[in-house]
Amino acid sequence: MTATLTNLDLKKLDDAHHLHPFTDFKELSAAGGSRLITKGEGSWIWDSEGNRILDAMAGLWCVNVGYGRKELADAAYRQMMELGFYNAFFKTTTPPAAELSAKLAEITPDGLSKVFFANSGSEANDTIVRMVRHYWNLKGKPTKKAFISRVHGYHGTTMASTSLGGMPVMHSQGDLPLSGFHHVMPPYTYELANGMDPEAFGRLAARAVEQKILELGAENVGAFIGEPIQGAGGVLIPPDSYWPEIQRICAEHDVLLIADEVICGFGRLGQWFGSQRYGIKPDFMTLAKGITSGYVPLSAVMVGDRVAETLIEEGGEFYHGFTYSGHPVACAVALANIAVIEREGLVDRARDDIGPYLRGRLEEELADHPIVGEIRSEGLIGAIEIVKDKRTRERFPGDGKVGLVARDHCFRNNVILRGIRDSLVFSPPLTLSHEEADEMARLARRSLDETARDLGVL
Ligand code: PXG
Repeated sequence: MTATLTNLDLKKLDDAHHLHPFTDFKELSAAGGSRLITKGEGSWIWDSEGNRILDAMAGLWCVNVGYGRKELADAAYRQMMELGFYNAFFKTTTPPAAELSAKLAEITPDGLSKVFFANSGSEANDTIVRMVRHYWNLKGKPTKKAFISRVHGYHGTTMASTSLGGMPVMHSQGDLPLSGFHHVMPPYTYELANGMDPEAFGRLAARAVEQKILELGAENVGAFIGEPIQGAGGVLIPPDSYWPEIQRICAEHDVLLIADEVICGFGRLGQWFGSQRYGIKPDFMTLAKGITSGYVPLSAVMVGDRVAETLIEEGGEFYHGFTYSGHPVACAVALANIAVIEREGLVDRARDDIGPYLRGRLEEELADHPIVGEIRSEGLIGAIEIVKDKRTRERFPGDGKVGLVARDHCFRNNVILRGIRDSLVFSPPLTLSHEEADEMARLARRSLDETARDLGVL
């Protein structure tokens, strides 16, 4: 950091040179550029104007242990002084990479004992796409190449991971999806169940995957990928019947099952991994975000035994990897982060204590709110659906932009929730205190009151 630059200078420099992700560059600039975030402690961040903001999104669904953890900083410092970098390409490894690979094999479900490191969720999912196709070639089934995923799924922004994702606006740039990527309906009960019993709806949504497999021919389908709970697509929580049915369908048609745990992993659902919450045994798991609580970039692909055995025994050299695969500093931070989660019992706390407490407080503040159609959550992830008519679930006009109106009110009220279509979603640090949950519920109430007033309801 250059001490001579004022915050105003920094904002001007950013506006002049920094192209932000998922941002309309011109619009941001016209609105005066970005808010400068300067500090974080626990569940709170500060901006350059001195505002203290409750971060109910844990950064971008990732700061699971909260901000300002000395253990993580110390681990990075120690590793940088000892060995700031060495690669894993040429018959070499480093102590943190070796230790973390064993730790991940220990904490992930049985049957996932090998790991391939990358730097982002997108890269990890691209790695899986190559592994799946390589695997089926090795198995003598070279036509099994198609991927099936869900509408509103989010798997990253590289060419392949955007193709896996089910976001039409993302496909509209870059001529995507690539060929061989197919999308089916998500288990979005609130929007799509139409009064059907939720468990029956869960099975119906799972069978959309089976229908797609049959339509394409099982001999042409390599894998199905899904987030246990769809995060960026609006926190879509499937009925309990959904995932077991998906597992059955994948087994029956010899389709590999990929659980994208980038958001769900590392305690967010009140289990170490979403696959455990829903009782599935995937062939691959994508890990990122909470693996280091976002302090440094790191991702990992957990590879199931049947695929790993084939890749190892029959695959020869795997021509794939990133300069920073298994970066020792990132791996050291991940180990320190996992140690904090274990020592403080944050996974059980999300399930048994703060998860249910936050849900209860949100219900007390919002259940009777005129524009709140549903509050749903699992562990420490959830969504608030905004509707014009609570009974009929009719939406406000405007093409799913009401969430952004509510999000902006939250932002002004110094609480960060994310607007997705006509909902507000949250994913706070697993360390959120009861008092912070109270504050979050109060600020969400105030922001939704203001939103309702904008919409002419209150
Ligand atoms: N899978 C899932 C389930 C994700 O949520 C990725 C993969 C890609 O990870 P990387 O590290 O390549 O970003 C993600 C990322 C949002 C938002 O606005 C969500 C993500 C990323 C950026 C923004 O909700 N999720």
